[in-house]
Formats: sequence, C-alpha cells, structure tokens
Amino acid sequence: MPKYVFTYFDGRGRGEPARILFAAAGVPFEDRRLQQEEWPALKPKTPGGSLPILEVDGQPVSQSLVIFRHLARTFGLDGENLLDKAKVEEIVEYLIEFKNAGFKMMFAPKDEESQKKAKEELGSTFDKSCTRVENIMSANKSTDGWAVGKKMTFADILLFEAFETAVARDAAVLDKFPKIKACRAKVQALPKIKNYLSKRKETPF
Ligand SMILES: N[C@@H](CCC(=O)N[C@@H](CS)C(=O)NCC(=O)O)C(=O)O
Repeated sequence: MPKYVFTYFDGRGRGEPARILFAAAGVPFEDRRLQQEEWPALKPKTPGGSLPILEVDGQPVSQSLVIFRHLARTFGLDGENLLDKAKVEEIVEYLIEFKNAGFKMMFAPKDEESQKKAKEELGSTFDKSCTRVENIMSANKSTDGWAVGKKMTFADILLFEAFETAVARDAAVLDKFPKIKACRAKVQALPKIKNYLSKRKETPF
C-alpha cells in the first residue's frame, strides 16, 4: 500500500471528504493539518499554490476533486459500472456546487447587499443540488438506501460531508429530501466512519 500524506488546513473545508474516504476504506494516512501561519512558507513549494494536496509515495497530487476521485477509484468507492460511475460523479458535482456557494458566502464582503446576494445564491444552489440528487436517488433501482447502485460510494460520503455544517445549524434543513437524509444517517452509522467522527477534531467548518 502506498504511503499517503494528506495536507490541508486545520478544518473540514475542501479537505474533509478525503479524510472520510480514508476512514471508510480503513486505510492509514498522515493527516497533516496546517495552521494559517505555516501556509506562506509552504505555498510556493506546492504544485498550484493551494491546498489540499495528497502525496502518494512522495508524489504530490493537487486539486481536491482529483484527489477525491483518485481515492474513490483506489478504494473501489467510485461505482460498480460505467453508468453508476457517471451518476456518482454527477452527484459529486452538484454537491461541490453547493459547497462552493457556501465558500462564496463565507468570503463574501460583509456589506448588506453582498451578504444578501451570496445568501440567495446559497439557498438556490442548495435547492437545485438537493432536488437533482434526490431525483437521482429515486431513480436508483436498488432499495439498499445508497445514492447509486447497491453499495456505498463516494457520492454517499460527500452527501454526508457536504451538509454537515448546514445540518449542524438547522437539523430540519434536509426534511424535504428524505432519501438524502436517510442516506446520510446510514453513512454516519457505519462503524469505521462513526469511529473516525467520534475522534475527529471539532472545527467550525
Ligand atoms: N480548485 C482547488 C481550490 C483549492 C483552494 O481554493 N484552496 C484554498 C483552501 S480551501 C487555499 O489553498 N487557499 C489558500 C491560498 O489560496 O493561498 C481545489 O479544489 O483544490
């Protein structure tokens, strides 16, 4: 098995899905959590000047989605057949759109107009992403409760992770999307993930 070093800031952000993928697969990795003050010195040494970065036997891979896909493929969590793989990626893209709207909101200028615009965008992206994902799940012929096919995939992991902050703020936020809600509970209850979450450092986002 390769030696994995995963470098990201000391939060969930764009890094957490990779950590949960490792936990789900039961694969050890070095979880290198950078403090903000360490970043200026490291930035020029990174492939693209941003985090996360996954080192696989010393070879750096950048871009969060590329890292997630690489891990999902490596751990067999990317869907069982070509169409399932496309559905997994489709769900992931919708959830990343929602996460990106969340980051935009977080970094939006603090004036009233900008905050209002970012909040509206976050709300409409949430509705669009959840509706599409719920529809994909409704079309899944398997009744096992996973998003795609009859096995857990990376789509389920991202379903759990992408809504963590939203659910922590409002436990009822996913009530209109029962399949997403049930699937999140299933992911959270898996022993390896439950164990990881119980030990995970608590961070605001
Ligand atoms: N497209 C990149 C974006 C990465 C990104 O924006 N990372 C932020 C943290 S979430 C970062 O490194 N910020 C520090 C900087 O740009 O100097 C990815 O998905 O990995």
